[in-house]
Amino acid sequence: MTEIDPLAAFDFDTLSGMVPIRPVVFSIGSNLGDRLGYLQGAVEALSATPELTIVDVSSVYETAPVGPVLDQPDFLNIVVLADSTMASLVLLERAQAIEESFRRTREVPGGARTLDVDLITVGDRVKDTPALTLPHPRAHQRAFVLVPWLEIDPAARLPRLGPVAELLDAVDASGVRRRDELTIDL
Ligand code: PH2
Ligand code: MG
Ligand code: MG
Repeated sequence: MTEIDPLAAFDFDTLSGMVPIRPVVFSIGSNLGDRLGYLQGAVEALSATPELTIVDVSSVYETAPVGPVLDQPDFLNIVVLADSTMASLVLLERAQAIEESFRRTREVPGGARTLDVDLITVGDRVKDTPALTLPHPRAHQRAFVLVPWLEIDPAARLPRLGPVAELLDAVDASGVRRRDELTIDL
């Protein structure tokens, strides 16, 4: 007699009640046009996303540009924590659709843009494919991600890399300034 695997009877892809809820971290930035308005719009679009619940939004930070293109305006950056049952690639598509819906303009790669919605972590998922790398490959070097993230989750960790509080010790956070007078409505 053949052994019967009781779990083989379940199709995990269609049993929505059995899909795990995972914490998701987004970094959102804007350095062209109505920067705060774009951040607010992106938060509203995330909040209107089925299968995704916003848990917390950081303060708004004004941040000096980092990366290959330094000759561009300062950014406003926030970090958003959410819970979601969506697969990581679907989350990425949603982030890109939100960028598109605000008619994101970006003349140079890494240069000024109206809206950038980056997926930083999806639970403890580690992934390295042409379409998506998790955690985000540069998050651990970026104070404009780590500072707002730590503000709303003091226990935050980057999979494989460790506590955000420790990673922050290794980066220059002098270009990151909290702007308490700028607020995002939930
Ligand atoms: N995004 C980049 C490149 N550089 N610098 C800051 N301060 N904030 C950003 O969001 C940012 C950046 C590419 O996505
Ligand atoms: Mg980015
Ligand atoms: Mg991006």
